[in-house]
Amino acid sequence: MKRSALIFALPILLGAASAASAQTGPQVSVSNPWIRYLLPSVPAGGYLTLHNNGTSPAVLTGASSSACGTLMLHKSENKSGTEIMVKVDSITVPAHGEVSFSEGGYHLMCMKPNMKLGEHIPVTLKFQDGTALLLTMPVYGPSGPSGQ
Ligand SMILES: [Cu+2]
Repeated sequence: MKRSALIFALPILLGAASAASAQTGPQVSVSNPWIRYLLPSVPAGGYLTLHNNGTSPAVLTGASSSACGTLMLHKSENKSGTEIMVKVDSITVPAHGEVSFSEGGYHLMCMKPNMKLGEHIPVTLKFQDGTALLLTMPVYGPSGPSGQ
């Protein structure tokens, strides 16, 4: 009697664990990713839009790419008429909301670009809850996807 009760309890525990992990993972998708590449010696900017399809905020805490050396989260700010870039530790995407990276705002900063125009580079986005999102970003020149 005791043994059969234990076996019966196991599937219930497993079911509860998988339901909990499904709720905590940020359900984030990406649109319009691209890299603005100039020269190997000049850091390249990365732009995209993050969409949070989940019911809790998703907090982006870092990024990495084998094509970038270091890949940082940056924000451009206007300080007394001068545009400067600051490193940010996290970017929060509200539940059911989106955050667009753009020139003059949030961007990924690819410190040592090792890429060519027309390539797609692999990028990993890391979130506060331990989940990661893998994507590829197409490499464009200074004028971007809408340019020549
Ligand atoms: Cu930057």
